[in-house]
Amino acid sequence: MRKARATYLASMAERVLRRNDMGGWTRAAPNLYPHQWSWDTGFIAIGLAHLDTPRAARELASLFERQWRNGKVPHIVFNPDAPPDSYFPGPEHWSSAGVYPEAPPAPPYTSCLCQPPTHALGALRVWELAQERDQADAARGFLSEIYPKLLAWHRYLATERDPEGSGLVTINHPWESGTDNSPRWDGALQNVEVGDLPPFERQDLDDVDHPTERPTDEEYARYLWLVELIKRVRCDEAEIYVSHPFLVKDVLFSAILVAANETLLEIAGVVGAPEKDMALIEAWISRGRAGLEEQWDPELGLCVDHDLRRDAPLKARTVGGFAPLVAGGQAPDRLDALLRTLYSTAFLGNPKLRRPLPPSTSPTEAHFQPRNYWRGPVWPVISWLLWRSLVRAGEHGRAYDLRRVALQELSGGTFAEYYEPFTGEPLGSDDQSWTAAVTLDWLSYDDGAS
Ligand code: 9WN
Repeated sequence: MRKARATYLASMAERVLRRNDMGGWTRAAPNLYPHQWSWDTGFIAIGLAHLDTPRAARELASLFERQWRNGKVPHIVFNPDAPPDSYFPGPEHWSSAGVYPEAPPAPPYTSCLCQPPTHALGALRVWELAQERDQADAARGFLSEIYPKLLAWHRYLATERDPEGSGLVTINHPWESGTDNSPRWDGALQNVEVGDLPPFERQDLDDVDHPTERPTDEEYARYLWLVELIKRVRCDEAEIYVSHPFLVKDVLFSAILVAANETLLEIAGVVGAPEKDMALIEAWISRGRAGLEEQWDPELGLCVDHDLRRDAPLKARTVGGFAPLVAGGQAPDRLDALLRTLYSTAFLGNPKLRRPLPPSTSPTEAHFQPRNYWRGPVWPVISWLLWRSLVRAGEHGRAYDLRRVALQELSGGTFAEYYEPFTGEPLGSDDQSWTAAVTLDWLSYDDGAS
């Protein structure tokens, strides 16, 4: 990409983030997602850090103001000023169950779910960029404030969401994975028998060109039934473990936690955290990597999720399977195996792809659908995660190529939520905040790829 084009693209990405800025927090997208989403926030902070480090710090601080008493960071913080019918299920849907003992006082209301912990990655990027701009003192202050909150959040995931001590995080709902309708969850959703559900009206279908870009009504009924069950037990974690029909060890979530813990260790160093914290975080990292190793599927050359209810692996060829790459620190033979799969015809080497970018689900998978959400499209944030993982694995040439090609796809300037893998057509929402954010981060590497 020529320098002038890169500068223009950066200015367009900045405009998206500014337009979605609600004053201290950023909506995930202008229409489809008018609230603050948890794992989007980690990526958005990375993008904002290139524009304004105090504002990026504020983004994370706003989210953590709604942290639950048990350490959980909620998956959505609802915008009190959004019109009531702008997103479903909205705040009134969650709050109709009454008070959740662990939730902070409302409003603003939050959902009861959580999402992958990208926040430490965002916090560290704020620190790195602040140092380059002589803003280290303020950024150190921010890190000191957010560090105990991040630690409490990771502790919640390592304990409440892993009572087995397996190193793997349990999710209670596909929305918690962030990869909502991925075929990863098809097997486990079969355990979910939808009960008496009041009629509901989806809002999401109004904001996309075609309903086939979103989950089906049948999937939504299951999602809402799971919400109903979580509400009935007031989100009591122990009760959910006993009675909930959807309990899955999510390998990508777990791997992001490992990456976030590595980052948290760096933050702990900056803020001068006690040795015992460091030892604890190191133990979480080792346990996470060991847990992922247990989930390795030699036939797929990928890591697979595990359905706790049926005690069975959930075999599916999806980007989630690259979890050990995201977690890092793999033995050379495991890294080789992952790279072989990544560059095979199941993923980047597939001859039908418009560009060698990771489809969310492999085109060789039976449930692949090129236009449907997490069942095939390319998601720039996932490409960013894999790019970061390649850099950390020392695979600089591969990382460079991935970023260059990803920027080519993004150069259209729509900052779409996801892209059709065979045509590169933008799908889902336009002006998605996290897409603009990772574009800004990629463009900041001045080495000829952009
Ligand atoms: C449900 C906001 C979120 C992302 C998720 C993505 C989508 C919500 C939805 O949008 O999920 O949480 O309504 O479909 O799947 O990863 O965080 O961008």
